[in-house]
Amino acid sequence: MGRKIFMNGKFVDEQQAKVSVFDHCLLYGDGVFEGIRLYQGCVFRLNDHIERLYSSAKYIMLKIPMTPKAMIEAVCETVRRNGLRDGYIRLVVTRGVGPLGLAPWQCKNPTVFIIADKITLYPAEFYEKGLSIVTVPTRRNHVESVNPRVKSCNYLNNILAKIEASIAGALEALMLDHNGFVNECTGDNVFLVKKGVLITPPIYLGALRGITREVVMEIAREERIEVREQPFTRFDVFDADELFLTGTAAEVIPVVNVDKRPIGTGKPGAITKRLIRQFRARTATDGVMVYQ
Ligand code: PXG
Repeated sequence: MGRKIFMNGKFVDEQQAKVSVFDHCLLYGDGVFEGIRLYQGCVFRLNDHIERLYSSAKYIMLKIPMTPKAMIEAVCETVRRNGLRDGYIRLVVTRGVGPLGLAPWQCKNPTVFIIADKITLYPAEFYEKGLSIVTVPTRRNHVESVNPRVKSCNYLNNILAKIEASIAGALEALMLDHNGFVNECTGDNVFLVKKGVLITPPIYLGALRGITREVVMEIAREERIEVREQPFTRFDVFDADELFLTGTAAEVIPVVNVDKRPIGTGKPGAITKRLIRQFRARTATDGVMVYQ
């Protein structure tokens, strides 16, 4: 039995879940999406993801043909139909089918689809030993070009960076803005620890307002760790005591080497490990229960 996909209000077999070659999401990357995690039958921070989806859609003037409430229910029902307890949910809203040519107003019906599936994580060893990453030449999109706060279906900026990291033999890329300030990675936000203070770039510099980022900042405040959102450069990264990344796919993952400079002791730091433990503890409690 294959996966059941939510497609414009109906559930269809995965073989029937198709979009047209005239969909502007395929032709131009014109659409928005969310990547969401399911832990022990609980959709992690579902309301936050749905809120961000509608904010992304508003930015690109895409009217989602469902209410947020109906979208939440559609996500939960997709999980139920696939009998999943742990996994990854991909929710996509495309501009829809239209004639060739950029004009989005020619596309009358956005396509909404939801996939609930398994997720492959970074191998467990990286959570214990930490990642080695590199800074890449491709800069994050300028905030006045395509604001990185929109989770759009055009990820070429990040994909180029990912290719550059891979050429350099690294799994992730540290991305800077046009001024040389550190922004984020290709699919994760970045944090450093210096003298016990947790620092992450402010969103206005040009990064996605990551939901894992928000959760980690909440945990840190509860743990009485000082948190600052402030711009920093590669110098601060090399000079940090600890570094880690946050994202729905990666969760919280330590970074121990950047551009061949060991970070701190070269091993995952104490604050990072504490935050990883606390993050894992709340994954199954901080969301919407699918099976009542
Ligand atoms: N920055 C960027 C550019 C991202 O794409 C994050 C930060 C972290 O945000 P969250 O809300 O996840 O903490 C992301 C998230 C995928 C996939 O399928 C991508 C993301 C998340 C989940 C799945 O490639 N990106």
